Amino acid sequence: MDGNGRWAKAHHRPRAFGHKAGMNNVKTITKIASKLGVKVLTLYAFSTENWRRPTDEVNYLMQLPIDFFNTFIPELMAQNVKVNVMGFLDQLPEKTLAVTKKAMAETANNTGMILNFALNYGSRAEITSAVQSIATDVAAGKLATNQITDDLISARLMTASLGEFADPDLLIRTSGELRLSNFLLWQLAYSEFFFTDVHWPDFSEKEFDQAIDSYNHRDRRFGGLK
Ligand code: V07
Repeated sequence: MDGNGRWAKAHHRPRAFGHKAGMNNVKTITKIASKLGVKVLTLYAFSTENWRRPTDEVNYLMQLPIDFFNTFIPELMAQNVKVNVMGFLDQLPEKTLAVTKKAMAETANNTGMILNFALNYGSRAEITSAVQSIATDVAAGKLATNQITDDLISARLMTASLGEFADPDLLIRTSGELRLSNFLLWQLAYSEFFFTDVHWPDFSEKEFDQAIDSYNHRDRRFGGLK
């Protein structure tokens, strides 16, 4: 969800104004995705590298999940959406962590779309942690080397709870950035990519439809031939 800062600058407003608009667009796109029948919508809200931003901005960003749930939980319930948060959650401020845990608990029995936030997430750290957990099991004699498979590694990643939807079909990146930036490195191995110059607050139903239409014209072969 790139481009909140650039969007604010273009409107001669502070960066926080862009983040607020970005958060409101999370609500808009969640509703559209849920209506379209998307099974899992994962949103990259905060990376492990974002702590390097000015303290004021980090503090503002950490407040956003609180605002988000205070205003959006009833609609999420009405849409039968289940909230999930993945990332290194132990490093989040206490209040931010409390509100995300509460949202997951309140929506735990919803059976519709999973709205999955990547919060304080970084893919290399995720893979490192999975490797450590596997090595611990090998050292303890609980796991043999030949039991380390593709599926076992997937099962130790933060997306494991998403089951058959752990690997995204489509990645959308906004605001003209053409990098992966440490997002879901393992899980995106065979995903289709869609890039747009539109800043996240302006990413609307029209752009979402364009991304899905583009996806529908791709020939997915997963390395093989049809
Ligand atoms: C954030 C708004 C969207 C654009 C990206 C940066 C700013 C929603 C959340 C959120 C996260 C977890 C959660 C519920 C809501 C959020 C941050 C930033 C840190 F459980 N938007 N948003 N979190 N932005």
